[in-house]
Amino acid sequence: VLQESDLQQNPELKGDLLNVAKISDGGKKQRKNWTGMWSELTSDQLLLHKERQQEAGMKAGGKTDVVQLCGAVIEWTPDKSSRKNVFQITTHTGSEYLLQAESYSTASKWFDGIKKTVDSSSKL
Ligand code: I3P
Repeated sequence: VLQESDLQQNPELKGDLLNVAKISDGGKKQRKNWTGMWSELTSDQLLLHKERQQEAGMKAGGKTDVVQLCGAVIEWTPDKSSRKNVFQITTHTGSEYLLQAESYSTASKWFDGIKKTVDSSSKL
């Protein structure tokens, strides 16, 4: 049974620049192209913003990629890149995203937060 506390255990994660490479789009392989994306975790999505989000009241610009976390799988994938601290999110539709940060503490903070969101949103 989903407890209200399950929805609240995710620390608010927002405003870090993570390196992202979408390597599959709905099962279709994509050329690996690392891009810095401003990341934001909601209760059931990972938002990847091309532009840094402005303060409240100002219009947020740029493109946002929405990664649905319900039914997704997240795992560390040291063999998928020459970079360090790389993990992968595979969505329920078969899209695959590699995420990476130079700092292990930043990467693991996001890994842990996204994993909690995957676990809690997949229970709904
Ligand atoms: C890719 C690019 C990526 C690299 C990838 C290369 O080349 O250098 O940064 O991934 O390696 O294929 P290109 O720009 O010509 O497509 P990493 O930085 O994650 O190592 P890969 O093919 O071994 O994944």
